[in-house]
Amino acid sequence: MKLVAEKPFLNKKIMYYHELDSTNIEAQKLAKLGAAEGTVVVADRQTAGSGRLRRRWESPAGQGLWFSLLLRPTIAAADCAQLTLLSAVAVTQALRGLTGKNFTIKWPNDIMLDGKKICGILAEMELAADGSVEYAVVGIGINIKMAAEDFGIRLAATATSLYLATGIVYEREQVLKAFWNEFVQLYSHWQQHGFAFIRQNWLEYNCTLGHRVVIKDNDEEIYSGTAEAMDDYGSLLVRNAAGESISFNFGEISIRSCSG
Ligand code: BT5
Repeated sequence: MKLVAEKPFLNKKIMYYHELDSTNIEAQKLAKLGAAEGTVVVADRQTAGSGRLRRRWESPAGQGLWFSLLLRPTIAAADCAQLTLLSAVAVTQALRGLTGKNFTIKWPNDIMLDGKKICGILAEMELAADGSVEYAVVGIGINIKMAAEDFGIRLAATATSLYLATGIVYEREQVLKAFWNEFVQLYSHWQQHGFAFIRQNWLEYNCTLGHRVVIKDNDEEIYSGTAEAMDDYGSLLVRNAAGESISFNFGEISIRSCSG
C-alpha cells in the first residue's frame, strides 16, 4: 500500500566520499558538528563498514550504495527502533518499484530476495541529556553491481545484488533517488501520525510472520517458536512450543521462510 500524497519536508544534502571507514561513523561526526537533518553521507567504498554487533559489512568500491542518513526526529527515544522498520519498508518499496521483483523484509533489518540478503540496515541514535533524541543515523547498504564471483565464498551463498536479481546494471544515484522518494513520505507520515501505516506496509512485505524462527542475541540462540505478530511498536511476538508468547524488540532471527 503506497502513500498517495503527504508533503515531504526533509531537505537532502548529499556528501560523497571516495573512501570512508564507515558512513555511519562519518554521519555521527557531522551530527555532532551540527549538520542538518537530511544530510546524506555516501562512500564509494568503506574500509570498516559495519553491521550489528560490529560485524563486517562488505562494501567494495563502486559495487553498491553505502550510505547513512542523518535524522533529528522529534519522537520518543523508545520509538526510534521503528526507524529501522520504516527504512526497511522504504528500501523494499524502492527496490520493488525499480525492478518489479518481490523483495521481502526479514525482521528487523534485512531486505531479502529468494532467500538472499541484498540490503542491511544499521540505525544508531544519540540521546540528549534530557533523554530526547539528539540525532539518529540510519546506515544502509544495498548491493547493486556484484556478480556471483564478487562475493567471497561465505557471502556467495547468502547474498545477492540488483544485478544478480535482474541482469540490469543500476546506477547508485538511481537507487538512492528511488529510496529517498519513498523514505521522505514515510518519515514525514511517521512523525505526524505514528507507526500504524508503516506497520501495515511492513506486514505486507515481511517474510517473517507465520513461520518458525530462532531468536539470537549476540549470536547465541535464546528462544525459538513461531513468529506470530509484530506489535504496534515494532516488536516481534514469538510463541514457543509450550504456548508462551514473548515479545522481542532486539536481536535477530534465523528463519527458513525467507530462504525461498
Ligand atoms: C546489517 O547488519 O545487515 C547492517 C548493515 C549496514 C551496512 C551499512 S552500509 C552504510 C552504513 N555504514 C556502515 O558502516 N554500516 C551501514 P547485520 O544484520 O549484523 O548483518 C551483518 C552480516 O551480513 C555479516 O555478518 C555478513 O554475514 C552479512 N554481510 C556482510 N556484507 C554483506 C553484503 N555486502 N551483502 C550481504 N550480506 C552481507
